[in-house]
Amino acid sequence: MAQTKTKSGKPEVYKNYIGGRWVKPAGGSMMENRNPADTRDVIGLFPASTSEDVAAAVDAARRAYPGWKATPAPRRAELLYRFGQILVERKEEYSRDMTREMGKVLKEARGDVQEAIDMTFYTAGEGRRLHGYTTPSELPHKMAMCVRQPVGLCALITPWNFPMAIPSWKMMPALVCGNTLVIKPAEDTPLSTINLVHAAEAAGLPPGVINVVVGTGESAGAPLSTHADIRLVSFTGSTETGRRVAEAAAREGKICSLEMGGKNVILVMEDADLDLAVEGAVWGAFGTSGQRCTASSRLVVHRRVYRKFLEKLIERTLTLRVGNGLDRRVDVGPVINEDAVAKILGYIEIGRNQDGARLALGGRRLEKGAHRHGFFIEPTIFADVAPGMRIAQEEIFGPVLSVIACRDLDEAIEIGNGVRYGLSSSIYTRDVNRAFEAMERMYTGIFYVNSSTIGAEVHLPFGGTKATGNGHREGAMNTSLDVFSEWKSIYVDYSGRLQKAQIDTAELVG
Ligand code: UN1
Repeated sequence: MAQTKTKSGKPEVYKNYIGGRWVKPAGGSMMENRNPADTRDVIGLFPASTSEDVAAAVDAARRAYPGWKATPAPRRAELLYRFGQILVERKEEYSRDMTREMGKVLKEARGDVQEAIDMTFYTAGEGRRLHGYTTPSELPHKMAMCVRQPVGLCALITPWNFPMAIPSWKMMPALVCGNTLVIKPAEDTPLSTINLVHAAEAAGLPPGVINVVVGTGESAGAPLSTHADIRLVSFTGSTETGRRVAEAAAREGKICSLEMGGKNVILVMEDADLDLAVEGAVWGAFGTSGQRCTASSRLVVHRRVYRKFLEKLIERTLTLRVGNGLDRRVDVGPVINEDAVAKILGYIEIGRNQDGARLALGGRRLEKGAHRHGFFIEPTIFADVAPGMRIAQEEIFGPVLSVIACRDLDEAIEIGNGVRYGLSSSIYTRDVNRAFEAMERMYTGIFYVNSSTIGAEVHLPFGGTKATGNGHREGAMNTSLDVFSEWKSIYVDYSGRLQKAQIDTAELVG
């Protein structure tokens, strides 16, 4: 395939970015990255890094830290503005690269790059805020205030499903706060992170402030997140891996921010605009082939409209075209790799046999014609699912939707909350009282009214309750700054004498 190779006919070779230089991995071994829509298409060879590369990257981040920390935040932010502008200029190129390496349809890849642009500009504005506060002291002639300071060296471990947006959610607040970082992107989508870093380099970020080490979780991610000089680990991925990252971080006393799984739900009440709800369900369940942590993988429908809704849902889903995301007519791209195919098909089997739900649509891998060389799975709908079935409880991360009937709002909310995750949920209703009731009672980090479970914007907190996270939020300002900075409380006593807090105050009052 012409587009897959350099002029010499060999695949493109990519490197790590350490201390401002593009370098080969110390051990010399490389990994292939292939297009999930057409595995004959080799995106390139990428480093299979090991702890040696990680050590070099952390060392570069350590050396860059004092200078970056001392750079005034408004100056750091100027570089971010430039960074964002370069992403704007390269948006189309980076979007195409993303579709090719990750599979999501081009329109969605553009959205992913746009989310990184939004995050970059939004965070750059913080360079002139980074607010702390002043507050009265309990003693006379004494001033009290608190300011944010950077935490130090950060390890960012990022997933393949939003290969530019999610790295940007972590990278931008880390940078504006004055931290230096090492990022380890998912091995399925390293090019998008490398592109992001090319933009950072072109913007003039000093050497060592951002470093990239490409490799697997075991050989690069683990040594990075456990490195003694790393102060903070920010991880997005599965709950199982996240918990391991957190355990290791806890042993070393590192700060750890986790963003993990979801089993998000749309509640459809009998008074809902059903056509609108169908659009939301189809977009939420099958957009990005269901590979979003915010994907709508459960649909709880009031029994009075259940049949009608299911019919409409199936009819609309049948119009979706599955294929290569670079083709403009395609709605649903491939899933990420062979392991994902096996996992998703495994859950479809569980749905049919073990759980005993009714397979209402799809359920197969597409392997013929244009689908021959990719990882394609039909949009799949299970109907008459019971809330406790595995397909209604476990994160499948593929184009599989479970439809569950409910009697009323109370039951819908109970089913909605009845999973271990708590990322996103939504309700379709025209009744404002029920909308507010669900808003209050759904225990998720994100909630939508008359909209799908996906569509988070960068200036609001992103994250979830229960097994989805560990209490932190990305995006927004205070929430992400709280992850990437530590508070310093400062007292200035200008009385010229020893004043004792708690002790002298008692005398003043007494
Ligand atoms: C994710 O699902 O991993 O709200 C991130 C959304 C996107 C971000 C999703 N803005 O679906």
